[in-house]
Amino acid sequence: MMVSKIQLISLSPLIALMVGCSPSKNMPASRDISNYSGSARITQGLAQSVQTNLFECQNGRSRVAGIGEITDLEGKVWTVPAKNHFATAPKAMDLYEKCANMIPTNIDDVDEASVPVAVIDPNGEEITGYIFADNYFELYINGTLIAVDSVPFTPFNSSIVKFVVNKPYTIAVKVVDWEENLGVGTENNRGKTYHPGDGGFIASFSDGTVTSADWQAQTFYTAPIYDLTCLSEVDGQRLSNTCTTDANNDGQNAYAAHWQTPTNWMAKEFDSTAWPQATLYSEDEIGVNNKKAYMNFIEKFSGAGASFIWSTNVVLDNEVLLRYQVH
Ligand SMILES: [Ca+2]
Ligand SMILES: [Ca+2]
Ligand SMILES: [Ca+2]
Repeated sequence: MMVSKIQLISLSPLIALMVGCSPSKNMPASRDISNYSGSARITQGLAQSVQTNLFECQNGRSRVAGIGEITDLEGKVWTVPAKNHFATAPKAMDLYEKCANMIPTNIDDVDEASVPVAVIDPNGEEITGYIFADNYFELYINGTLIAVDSVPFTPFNSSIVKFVVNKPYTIAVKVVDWEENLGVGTENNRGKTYHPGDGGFIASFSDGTVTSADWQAQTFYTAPIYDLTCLSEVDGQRLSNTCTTDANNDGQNAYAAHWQTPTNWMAKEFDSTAWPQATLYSEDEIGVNNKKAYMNFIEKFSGAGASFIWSTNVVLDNEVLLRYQVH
């Protein structure tokens, strides 16, 4: 509903109460970032679309997975929700993917022998990985891109990968909570145009490696932000825990915080000691109880001892880099 200020003034107090009485709460008026003092670069408002949709669902429905670009006040251009290799990288084989009509009811119905094997070390151990991401992942082993998620946004899918490597080895994962309203970190959901959505990542590997609080997780894109003073940084953590996560219908002028990803963040030798430890989330918090892509293979996820991980804010942090060294 579009209501101008002049119209509001003429409304009776009762009606003003009924419409929520604070039309400007989520609408920063100007590109004023003078009250922000952290290390992020700030953008405001919607990005320009540079790719309309990365993914067409052949069988069923999916959210539009676009790519956008937005320029900050200092002239730097940012890709949202994240730079990615979806168009060019090998797609991970699906455990479960509705659009491809791949809908096994359990792991026994998956042809694990047909999973492509990425060879890092020819004399290494062959390892199988089981992955569920809300919404998108790119998996690196020792800096080599093994595979990317076959569905960038929805429907929710799950994946299986194989690689051959010697220990110790380094797992690095880019995870993205995708967005419909490019640049402001939101999607049309639960009756609101600007719903912030949420992320979540869980994986187990046949050598016993599982996602846990021992993984590292650093944030590179946080949105929507309606009040920049809610952002803070403590001990390398890029915090937004006091920022509102409420959905609304007028979030088109929200702010976003961006941090440049290091060029070699996925490399085995990259020094991530300053990155925070991952935060754990329960299955209830991520909301997987109704997702067959997860539940049909739960023995490979929580049943294998893995936990959902993300950065400190699974709602507002939309691009997160994960790292873990397997000994
Ligand atoms: Ca996906
Ligand atoms: Ca999501
Ligand atoms: Ca989000």
